Amino acid sequence: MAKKGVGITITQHILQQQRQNPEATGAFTTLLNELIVAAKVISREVNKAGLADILGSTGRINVQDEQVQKLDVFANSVIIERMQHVGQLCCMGSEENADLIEIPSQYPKGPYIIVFDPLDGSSNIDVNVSIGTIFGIYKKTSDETDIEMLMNDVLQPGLNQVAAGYFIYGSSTMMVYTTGNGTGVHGFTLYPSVGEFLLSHENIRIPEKGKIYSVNEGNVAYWDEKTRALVDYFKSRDKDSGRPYTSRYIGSLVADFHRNLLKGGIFMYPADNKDPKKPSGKLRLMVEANPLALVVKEAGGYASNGNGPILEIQPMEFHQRVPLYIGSREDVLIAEEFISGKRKLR
Ligand code: P6P
Repeated sequence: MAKKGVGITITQHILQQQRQNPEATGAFTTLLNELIVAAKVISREVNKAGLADILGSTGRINVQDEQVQKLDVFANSVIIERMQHVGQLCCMGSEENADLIEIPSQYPKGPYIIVFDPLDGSSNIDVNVSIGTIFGIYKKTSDETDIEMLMNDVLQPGLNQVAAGYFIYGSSTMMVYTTGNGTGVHGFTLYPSVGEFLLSHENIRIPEKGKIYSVNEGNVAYWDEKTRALVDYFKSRDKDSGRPYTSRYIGSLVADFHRNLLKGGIFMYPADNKDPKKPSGKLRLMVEANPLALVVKEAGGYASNGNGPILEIQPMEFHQRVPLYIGSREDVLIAEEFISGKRKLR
């Protein structure tokens, strides 16, 4: 169980991490701090979403006093607006934007790249299910400044992320992040009365093996034989290996991932033939799989596309999708054995 910390703010923690990392400059801290401001604004709006009917409108009025758009579009614009002026980015990539997002010419630029899913699971807002913002931060590898050419700097394997994490807007709002390189995974809970994220889950470690499997079994008709055998494995009885596992599936990636990170287990979004345009399943490599894969790796877990590490995949295009098996190391290795065909259900 992760040790509970109290009283350490996220800013204090990031500065501690920065001091431990000799080549880290204040640039990185500035970047994360502005992202945190964006998350606080999104959290406030998400928590008001349920008031739409009561307020007789969306209840969300933006700074230009206009009716606010859908929450995921709102979240996207808040992150872009906050991040574009910090002076540390050369560009941004969002799940909501087909192309890379330029930094307006009036703002200074820097060596970092942020990729994000501004509000993953937003279809769950109306039923009050937890949703989240997922982010990954890279450093550019070239001297390019042209937005078209910067795509080569963006399409890096997830292992190159200098930081990654997520915000989860649920019964409380939390931030969970890592700066990689063995610095661990740390969780912070937003104290609304203080307006600060305070350390609440220091050095999160995911159990080596879980008792939970998370997958949308409504897709079983679209899976191949190996995928069906894998899910049947977790459902079949075997006392020695603690099976059957318990099924838990919220349908909101950040919520399912966060529960399994704390309790152990495996989340699966397999390849399926439901939509010929998405043969690799629904989840995106750059803005969903890679950030969570770095978090789970730093917490002692593992993330695979069924044949190998998510973090080692060389992305070919920004919005490419990938099958995702992520969580407790032992469970994900079993998934690899089934999906690669090395293991059959006896
Ligand atoms: P399905 C939400 O729409 C999302 O992108 C993820 O948050 C979630 O894990 C997945 O889709 C759920 O997809 O096909 O099971 O409804």
